[in-house]
Amino acid sequence: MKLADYVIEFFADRGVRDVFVVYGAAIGDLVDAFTKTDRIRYLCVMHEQAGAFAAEVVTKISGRLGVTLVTSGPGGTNLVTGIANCWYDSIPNVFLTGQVHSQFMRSDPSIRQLGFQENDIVSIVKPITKYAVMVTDPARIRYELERAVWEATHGRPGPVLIDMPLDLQKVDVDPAALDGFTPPIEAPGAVPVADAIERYLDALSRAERPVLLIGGGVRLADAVEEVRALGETLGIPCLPTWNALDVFTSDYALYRGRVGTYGGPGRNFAIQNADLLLTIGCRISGRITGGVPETFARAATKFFVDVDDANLDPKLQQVRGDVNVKCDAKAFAQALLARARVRGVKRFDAWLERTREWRDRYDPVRPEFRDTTGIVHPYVFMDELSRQLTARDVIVADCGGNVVVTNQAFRTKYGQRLISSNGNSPMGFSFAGAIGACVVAEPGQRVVCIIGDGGFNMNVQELQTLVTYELPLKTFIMNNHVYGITKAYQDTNFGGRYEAAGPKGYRPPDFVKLTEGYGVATETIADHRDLAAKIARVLAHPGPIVCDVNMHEHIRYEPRIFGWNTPIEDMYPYLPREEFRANMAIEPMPGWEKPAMPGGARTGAPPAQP
Ligand SMILES: Cc1ncc(C[n+]2csc(CCOP(=O)(O)OP(=O)(O)O)c2C)c(N)n1
Ligand SMILES: [Mg+2]
Repeated sequence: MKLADYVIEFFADRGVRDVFVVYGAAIGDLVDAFTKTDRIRYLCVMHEQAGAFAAEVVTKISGRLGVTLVTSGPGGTNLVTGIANCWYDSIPNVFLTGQVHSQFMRSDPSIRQLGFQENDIVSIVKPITKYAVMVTDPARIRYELERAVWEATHGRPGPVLIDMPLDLQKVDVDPAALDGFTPPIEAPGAVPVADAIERYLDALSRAERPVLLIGGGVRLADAVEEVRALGETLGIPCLPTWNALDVFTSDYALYRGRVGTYGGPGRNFAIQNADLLLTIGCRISGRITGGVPETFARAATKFFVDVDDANLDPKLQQVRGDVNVKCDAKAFAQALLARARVRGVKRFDAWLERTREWRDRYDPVRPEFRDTTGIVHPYVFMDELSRQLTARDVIVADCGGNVVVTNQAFRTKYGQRLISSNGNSPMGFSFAGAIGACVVAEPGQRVVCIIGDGGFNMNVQELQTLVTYELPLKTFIMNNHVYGITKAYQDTNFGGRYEAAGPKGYRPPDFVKLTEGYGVATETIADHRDLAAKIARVLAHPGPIVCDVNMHEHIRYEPRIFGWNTPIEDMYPYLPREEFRANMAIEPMPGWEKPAMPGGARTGAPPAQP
């Protein structure tokens, strides 16, 4: 059989149903292979980056392998942002690129280019893939495909790329004669898991203020049910990072709000007062710790559970784990659950009550926001949208101020999916990514895209993909007509000198006219008067629809820390200093008596990033 046909059949055998494609001569044979099978299909997007984003979301929503197929040269380089997304969010995706005919391949790297659209994509993506290879020997195709899929899906998952010269795709191969790949045996971690579990339960019996913090690794390990059961069995406050907002959902009994430099419900008081911290599948990122990592959960004994050796290596850790456990999230949760049930755990009623009060008192959606006139207040919009969306809906969020509001204020329901590309966070992610969600949505499952005006501009061409494939996506543009988060950053760090963030340097087009030009339905929401009814109308629309929500020049995203050089419980001046002191069970860090003023970090540390 032709090698190109073998490749496409290989992915069909692994349950891949949709491959995202932008055509080019260097993948002619691979695309032609789809004419010979009905087990797998391709979808044409308008830009390779959009295909990569869609494939990422296919995996995030369905757990199935995402596959993107593009041509050589610019086709491959257009994938780079999407590959980086998968690298940082640990998403197992396969990127297939065509390469020029071997006859026209440069014989030495000193030659810049020989073939038309020749490009060393393998070297370009090496630092952001788990495995990247150009296949030159047809006899190796089965090995390389099997290895690539294994690399993508094992250990800490991530993207892989396979580059295939045009002539290789045409070769005849005998599948029965091809050599396969034998996976290596994985090295165990330094700390035996069973010991770590006993030590954690010992520490829990002595603790007064324990918390459980989870990240995206829980969903990746298919451990949602186990970890929710674990939280209930331990009976301690449960906190999600942005990649786990749909695991510890807002309606989960032990959910105690959100953490990090932007905080959210609870205003970081639970994590900052903790005396025992267990994290599962959660990289301790700067977005969580703020710029002074030693102030993060500083009174807590820390148990970190992860599959990535680098995250567990004390020499590499910004926040040191006291016990670093290498274990799959599902296996760990099951084992700890079983032991906790046997040993029993003490009750933390007073602590649970205190953290519940913090969560409810410090809600980002303030009552006075409802009185806003002339625009839609972003937090009121988010509150209403989350009220109307059901437990079956899929929400794809973007980047910038709008994703801050989404991740702070959207109240998740169990069963619902709320995702973004949080590690790399490229503008335009959600609109293209939502195409992937539409493709894998079950019948009756609604897909909603939330995006800013700047982000929508970056993938607006995908309106045509909605039309071509009749994808009933509901898109809400949180349109403040500026790059809101970057203006807020310029407020804090550049004395309000707004450059290149709008209206100077950036202005959005008329999205309603533009959308109508593609033949897609539109709606507009000007202010609070008919907010609920119009959101309902958009959600009930049977086909694709874009709703332009007027948030003209609104750029306040709070709570947040002001300046990078601040412990994350210190949200002065958003919160009066006495109030955060009153909520701290532990002493402030020495040297933190002086207020950190907005607009200035005290020691020349890097300023807060938008
Ligand atoms: C591809 C890309 N370019 C630049 C940035 C830097 N950036 C982050 S948010 C942002 C502005 C986003 O504006 P908009 O989409 O309107 O969202 P808003 O903050 O106004 O809600 C920019 C320029 C980015 N994240 N991604
Ligand atoms: Mg904007």
